[in-house]
Amino acid sequence: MAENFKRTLVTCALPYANGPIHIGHLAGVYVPADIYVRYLRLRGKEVLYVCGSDEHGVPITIKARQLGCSPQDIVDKYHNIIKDSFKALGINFDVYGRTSSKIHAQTASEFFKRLYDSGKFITRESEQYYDPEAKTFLADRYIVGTCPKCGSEGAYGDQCEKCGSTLSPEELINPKSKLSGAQPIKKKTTHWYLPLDRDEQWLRQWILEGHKEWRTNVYGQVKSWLDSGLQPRAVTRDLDWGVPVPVEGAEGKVLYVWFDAPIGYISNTKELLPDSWEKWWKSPDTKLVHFIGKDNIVFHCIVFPSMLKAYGDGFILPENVPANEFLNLEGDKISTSRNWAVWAHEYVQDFPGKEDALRYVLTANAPETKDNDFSWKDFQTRNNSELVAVFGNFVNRAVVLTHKYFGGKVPPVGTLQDIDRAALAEVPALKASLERNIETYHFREALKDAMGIARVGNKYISDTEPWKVAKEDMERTATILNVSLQLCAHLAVAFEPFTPFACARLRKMLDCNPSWDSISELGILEEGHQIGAAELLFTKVEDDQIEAQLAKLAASKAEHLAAEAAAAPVEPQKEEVTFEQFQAMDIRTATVLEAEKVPKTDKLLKLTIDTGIDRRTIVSGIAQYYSPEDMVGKQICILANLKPRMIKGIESKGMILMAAQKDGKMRFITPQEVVDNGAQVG
Ligand code: B3M
Ligand code: ZN
Repeated sequence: MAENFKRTLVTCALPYANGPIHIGHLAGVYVPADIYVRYLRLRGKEVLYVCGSDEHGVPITIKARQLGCSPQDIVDKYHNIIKDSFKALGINFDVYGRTSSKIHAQTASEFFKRLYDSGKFITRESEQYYDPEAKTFLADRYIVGTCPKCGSEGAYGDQCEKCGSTLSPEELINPKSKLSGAQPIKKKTTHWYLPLDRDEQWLRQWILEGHKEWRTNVYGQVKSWLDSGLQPRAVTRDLDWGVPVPVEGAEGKVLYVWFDAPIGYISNTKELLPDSWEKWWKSPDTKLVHFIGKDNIVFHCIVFPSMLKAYGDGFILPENVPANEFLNLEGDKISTSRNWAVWAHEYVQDFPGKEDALRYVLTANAPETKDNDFSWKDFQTRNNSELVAVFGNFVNRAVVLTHKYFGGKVPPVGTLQDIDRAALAEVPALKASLERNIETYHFREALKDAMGIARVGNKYISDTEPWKVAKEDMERTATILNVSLQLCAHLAVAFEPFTPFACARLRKMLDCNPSWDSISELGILEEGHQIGAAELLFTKVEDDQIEAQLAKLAASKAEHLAAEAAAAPVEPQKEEVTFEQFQAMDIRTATVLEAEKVPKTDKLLKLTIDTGIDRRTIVSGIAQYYSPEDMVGKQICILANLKPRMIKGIESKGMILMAAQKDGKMRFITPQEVVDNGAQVG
């Protein structure tokens, strides 16, 4: 690497400890960061890898209230679940701290105090909603009411989850406090603000001029923020969960979560390295890289740098902020509230030994430049036809045949032929491309390069067919297996950033620990070196495993739809009618005699019914809810005097009365006991 940095500090967005992490988090932030860190380590670089839980913020207090426990209980629970998930997936931070720690409270307080003392903040008085019964200011999330856009109940003061509109609490119709149900009142409060408008100039210089190499999504977002003019940002809140504002007259106020969370990177470094943390944060020799999701860009590219700059004292700014876009799941946005997600802790339980497969698929499909989709089918295909069939299959053949023909000893290389040289000659370019791609944060492409080496090996062994050659020419067999084993050793290194578990197995199998530089070298494995026993690198994902996952998703969808329907308001009452108008409707009981689907339609059933008055045909749009067999023999109610209509060429005389449920399902109305056909209903 041409840069002059001596060391790299890699931070990953601190996950909120109000729920477990899912594949969207992994693909967006943690898997790419882990690839980057593993790569740098392989290359002998000095790296510090920092993460931790973000344990403040209003959603955590809301969750605690819902569950009737304390916010600390919530964050304790999820901190551990998240920490274990990372570990299980081979994501091993040097430190995984938490923002509820003492050292963080100290660090964040001190940070605020210094900016405060040096006059870096402005104060502003504003009117905020206040709950007169609970005697507390209300965060936007704590105010609920009717959405002014779609009319649904239960919209939050910052957003309607039903229609997705961004709201302010002022816009809610009939606002109520979530705490007491009281109507909130406006009350004056004072907060500290970071006047970001003063930072525009140098931010422009630093990013728009100085970092044109940043990803276009990151650069573009920063540019649009800067172009539309920065505003002062409040860095304190009226809340009782967070780091208390450490100045007089700030009782009942805490630091805004987005003020304290990024300081968490510093606190966590301090926690790990109380004596040497400063070299990671205050030395121009350190390269700082923040891995984040796209919704965190403004905080990492504008707000936190402005905080660091205001603090001074030599704090460095990030050299790059490789933010990913979002990952969708089976074509739908990942959503915690709808439980539409693949949870990391569940994955590691459902697919033991397949941690690499998830890392691999999330990288192959990484949402680096645009939102991308994860589907279980694609997961299965990539695992089975790439990891198992190419990488795994190649290694397995090379190792098994070496045991079979040479007692597990690396055979002599002998005389290389063109086909051998050609295969080996492909590696250096792939290695160079792999390096370039990782160093420029193109992890998908980098993975393709690594896979390229596996493809070279797999094709080589298929083309040279050592299992056939062995029947007549052991010398040639030796050469082929020697070359194959060298390629296996290259793979043990090239794949280490992506599939670390398999690479550990592979190193054990080869009984060697090659360095990065030895990728593409011949003779990493010396003639006569004894290799270990063959072990499968990867195993197949079976159809039933995929079906089980799809069924799990279908169940959460059904559950969510049912819950949503139950919560939805019933249709408002229609306009008044007179008794005469009602009497004009001839509603009768009737019995279905025959039923069949109307050809070439999905929704229509043709029913022959006995109305007591006559036998007639009614075409009804109920095929989604009832099969023809369901209907035959059933007693129903009909509107008998509806003007006949032609439906798909069939004359329909009347209408079947159906109850339309909130979830859209229709049910026919049937008398409680069997009654005569043609009885008038009214
Ligand atoms: N807690 C994560 C998120 O937005 C947020 C990151 C903080 S990084 C300092 O999902
Ligand atoms: Zn709405």
